[in-house]
Amino acid sequence: MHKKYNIFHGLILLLVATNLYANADSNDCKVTTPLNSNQWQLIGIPCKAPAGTNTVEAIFSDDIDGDYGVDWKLISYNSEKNSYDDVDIQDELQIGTGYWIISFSDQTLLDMPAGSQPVTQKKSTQCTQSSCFEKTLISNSSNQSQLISNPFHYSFSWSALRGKTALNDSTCGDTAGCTLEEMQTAGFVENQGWYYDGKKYISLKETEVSPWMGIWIRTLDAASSAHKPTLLFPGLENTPNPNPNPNPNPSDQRIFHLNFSQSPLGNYTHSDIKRDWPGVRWSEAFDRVKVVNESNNRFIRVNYPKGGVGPENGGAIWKVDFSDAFGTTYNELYISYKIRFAKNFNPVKGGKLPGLWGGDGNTNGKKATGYDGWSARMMWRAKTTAIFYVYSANMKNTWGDVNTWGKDETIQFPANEWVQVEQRIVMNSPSDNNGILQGWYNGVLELDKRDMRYRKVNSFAIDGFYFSTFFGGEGSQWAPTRNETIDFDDFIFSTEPITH
Ligand SMILES: [Ca+2]
Ligand SMILES: [Ca+2]
Repeated sequence: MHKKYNIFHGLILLLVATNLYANADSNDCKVTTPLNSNQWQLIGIPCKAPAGTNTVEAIFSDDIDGDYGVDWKLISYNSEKNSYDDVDIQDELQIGTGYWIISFSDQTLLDMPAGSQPVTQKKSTQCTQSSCFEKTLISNSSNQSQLISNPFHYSFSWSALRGKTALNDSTCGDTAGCTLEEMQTAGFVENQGWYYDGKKYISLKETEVSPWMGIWIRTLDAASSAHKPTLLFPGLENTPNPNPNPNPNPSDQRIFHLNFSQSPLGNYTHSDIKRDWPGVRWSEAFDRVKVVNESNNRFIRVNYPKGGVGPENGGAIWKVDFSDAFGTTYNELYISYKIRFAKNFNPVKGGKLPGLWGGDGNTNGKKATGYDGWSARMMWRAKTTAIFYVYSANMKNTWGDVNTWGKDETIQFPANEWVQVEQRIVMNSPSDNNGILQGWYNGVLELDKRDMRYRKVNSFAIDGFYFSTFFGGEGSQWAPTRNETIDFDDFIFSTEPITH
C-alpha cells in the first residue's frame, strides 16, 4: 500500500540524514547500521529476510521504539512521478532499492531478522566477479534519478560496479557487458552515486559502497525503457587457494587483525574503539582520532594539536587487555602495524607509539620493580628516529630505557610514506635476564635484544596492547610546533612472525 507523499520532496534535501557506514561482519547478515535520532537517513537492506519477515514491521520494529508513522517511518521515491510515497508498515522492502528512514526515538542500531540470508547472486560473464546481483534501472524519461542500495552485507568499491543493457548489441548488450564508465560514455547511466552523510551529498565514485547504504543514481538521455539499463553489483569471489600446502591452522596464529575496512568514517568514538578492539575498558581519544578513507583504504588518523604535550593535550590512548579480549595472556607475541607520518612532520623531541604491556603496565615514571609490571612501547625521537621505550625490571632510569633501532639512529620514520613495524616480545623466566625484545622495520630486523628482564615473578606476562601516541616526554620543549597527524593501519597480533 503506497500513498503519495509529495510534501517530503522539498524537505528531504534540507533535513539531516546520517552515518551510512555499517559495522559489517562479512560472513553473515548480522551487519548493523546506526540510526540517529531526528535525522533522515538513506538505507537499503543488506540481506534477504526469511519469508514473512521482509516487512518494515519485522525488520525495524524490534530496533526502534515508538509508533510507526508517528515516531518513525520510511518513505520511498517514485522515479517516474518524481515524488515520495509513504511506505506502509506491512510493505515488503526490496533488495537493491533505497529508502529514506527517520526516527524521533533514541539513537539505535538497525539489524535484519534472525535467519536472514545473503542475496542470491547470478552467474554472468558481464560481472566483475563470476556472479553478481542485477538491478534494472528505470529509464522512461531522460535523466531519471532513482534510489538504489547496496544489496549486500559487505562493502565493495564503486569501480567494481558494471552495467549491461537488454538490447543485444555491442554497446554494453553483449556478453562482455560494460564498465560504468562505458555505460556513461554510451549515455545510459551516470558513473557516480550519491549518499547523504548527514550534512551533504557525497559522490561515491571514488569511495566504497557500504552495507545498508542507500544511493541516488541517475540514468542518462540515451537510455530508453527498451535498453533496460541494469547495474551489476559485484559478487564475492570464492578464490581457490593458490598455495598447494596451505598452513593448516593460519587462524590459530593470527589472534587479531584490524584494517578499519568496516569502521565508520569520521570521528573514532569510544563506542567505535570498543567495537574494533576487543578487551578495551577505557579510551581517551578526545575527538582527535578519525577514520579516513583514501583510495578505498580506511585507516585511523591521529591528530596532535600545536603545543599539546602528553595524552591529555594530543594524540590518543587506549589499552587492550588480552585476558578480556582473548581469554588468555602470552609468553611470546608478535604485533605489527602500519604507520605514516604526515608530510613535513616535525618530530621535535619525540612522542609515544603503540606497544605491549604486562602486569600493571608501568609507564609515566613508575619505575618497574620486577614484581609489578612492564611496558615496551615504541617512540619516535628527534629526527623521527625509531626506538623502543621500555619499563622493565632491569631498567636503569626512573623513566623508560631507550633502545634505538638500527645502527647509529639510521632507522628514521619517513614523512608521507607508509612503513610497517613489527615487535616481538618473549617473557624471561623470572630468575633470568633471558627475555627477548625485537623490532622489524619493513620486514628487516633492526633491534635484537636477548637479555631483557621484564619480571622477577611469573604472575604476569604479555597481558595487553597499549595504543598510546602523543608528543612527550614532559614540558613545552616536547610540544608539536604545529598541528601534526600520524596515520595508523593494519594492526595485527600473532603468535608467529608477521612481516618476515
Ligand atoms: Ca531489526
Ligand atoms: Ca585499512
